Amino acid sequence: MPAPLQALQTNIVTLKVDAIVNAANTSLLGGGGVDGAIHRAAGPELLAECRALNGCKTGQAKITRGYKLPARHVIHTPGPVWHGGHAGEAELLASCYRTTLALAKENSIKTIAYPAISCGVYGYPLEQAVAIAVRECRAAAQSEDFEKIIFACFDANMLALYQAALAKPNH
Ligand code: AR6
Repeated sequence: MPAPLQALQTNIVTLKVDAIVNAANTSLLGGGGVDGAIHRAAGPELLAECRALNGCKTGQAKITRGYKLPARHVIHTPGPVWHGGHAGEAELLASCYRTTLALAKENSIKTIAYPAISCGVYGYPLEQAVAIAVRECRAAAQSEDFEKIIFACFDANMLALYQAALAKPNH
């Protein structure tokens, strides 16, 4: 059975899944947006664990515990800043999804939720980012590795974009 891919309008910090993904920065020391929300909800122990990780390259990923979150783990990945599309942004964003999915698989994570990586302050064009997210997660969902992959959308506009992408058979 392929893993169901699902878009939900929700605050990702409320989800009781094996792992939520954090749209981090390369310092892994917190920030605004979803990163700030995850650190606030997880509590200071998350920052303490992150301090020991020595940062993370754009497009790569590192895993921590979830502390006070309902999610057991957080997988942190710094997405690319949008510089106009000719700076390898698409490959880097695809790499965020691939490396987080690979790390999830290594850690026997079956249920995982994603925010729209790079779609806030990093300025990635929303439709292009959503197309990459759906393409990469759909590939993983074909395997037996995951039971559920959720796209946690902060607003109705983002939810509509994911639903449109998910309705297309091949993105
Ligand atoms: N749940 C789900 N989605 C959310 C939440 C939430 N609680 N909060 C925001 N979003 P952004 P980026 C959505 O800016 O563009 C941070 O300072 C938001 O509406 O959080 O990858 C980091 O430290 C948007 O659609 O991440 C980095 O410095 C999406 O999450 C930088 O921002 C991503 O927006 C990363 O920027």
